Amino acid sequence: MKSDNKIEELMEGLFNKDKRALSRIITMVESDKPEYYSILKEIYGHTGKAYRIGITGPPGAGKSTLVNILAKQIKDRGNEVGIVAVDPTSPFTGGALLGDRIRMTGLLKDPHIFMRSMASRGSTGGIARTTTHVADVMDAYGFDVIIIETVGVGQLELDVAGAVDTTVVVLVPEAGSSIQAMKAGLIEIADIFAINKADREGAETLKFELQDALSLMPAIKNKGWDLPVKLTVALDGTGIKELVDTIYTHKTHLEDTDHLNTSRMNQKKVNIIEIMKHRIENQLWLNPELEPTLKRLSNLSMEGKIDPFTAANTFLKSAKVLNVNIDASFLHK
Ligand SMILES: Nc1nc2c(ncn2[C@@H]2O[C@H](COP(=O)(O)OP(=O)(O)O)[C@@H](O)[C@H]2O)c(=O)[nH]1
Ligand SMILES: [Mg+2]
Repeated sequence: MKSDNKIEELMEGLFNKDKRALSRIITMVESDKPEYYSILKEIYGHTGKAYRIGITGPPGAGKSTLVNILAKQIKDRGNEVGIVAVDPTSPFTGGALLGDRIRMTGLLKDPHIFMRSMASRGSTGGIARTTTHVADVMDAYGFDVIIIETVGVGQLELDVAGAVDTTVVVLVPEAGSSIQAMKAGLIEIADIFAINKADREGAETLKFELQDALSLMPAIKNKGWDLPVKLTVALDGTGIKELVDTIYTHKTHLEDTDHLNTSRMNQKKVNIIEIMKHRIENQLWLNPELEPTLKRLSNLSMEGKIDPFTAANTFLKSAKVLNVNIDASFLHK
């Protein structure tokens, strides 16, 4: 019961805008402690107010630098800003995280901006799920805008794009950059392109290349939104005001067309699916009692006495997949 009191205290701290409580709750969510579920239960009624912006792109594109300066601009427009930085390419020793911390130290002194680097561990699905919940905690705390930085290395940014309202894809002026963006599926998730390091040669060329490629794609895909391509220099702030304006225009577009609701409904759906996957996996792999069953089924399969589908079905049946006792009568009301 002691731990319940502790959580109550932390929740009270969170709603009283205590940053230490916020930090500790995020740590609990991140470490996947059992308290995590009771915390999410407490906060979910307080979420949905913050606008979520995803910033993604290849390593070294200048995302952290950009996020830093974006956060300041958004704050200057009268908002409190929470930042979640996720970089699974950074080693456990935290080279990149340390770099991010140094790059973002300017923010640490700003009472209206809160930044958190996420440890990189688990599957990308796991990171995306946890990231969403960390954003939920920040939302409940009362940040007006939450910025999520993810490195574009595969599935992760696709997952995170499903958890934000506006996705900004950051590219740099290098030959073939637009082709790479297309291959990596970044065009599908982008709401806005930022060509950062526009102080370098080739930025204009990349802009035209991208606009060309985009003009060949059916407009329907983006629900009446023409993908803007913006040039930025995160180092000196060039183009940042225009980028923020574009983000706000996209927000208004989503609100006016009711796409914000559809998108958020989808965010919820994705999140529920992620939680189910996580729970089922835990149920299957962390239950020592099931190990002998799995072994027995593998043996039978080895001996050709049972096909893998029947084995899987038998296993799921004996595992009862989930053994939770909740009242689901509200579903039928
Ligand atoms: N020339 C130039 N360098 C930049 C710009 N933005 C960021 N950088 C530099 O690019 C490097 C990587 O930046 P970082 O923000 O850590 O990139 P991230 O890996 O995408 O988060 C750093 O040395 C930055 O100083 C820019 O607009 N122009
Ligand atoms: Mg970074």
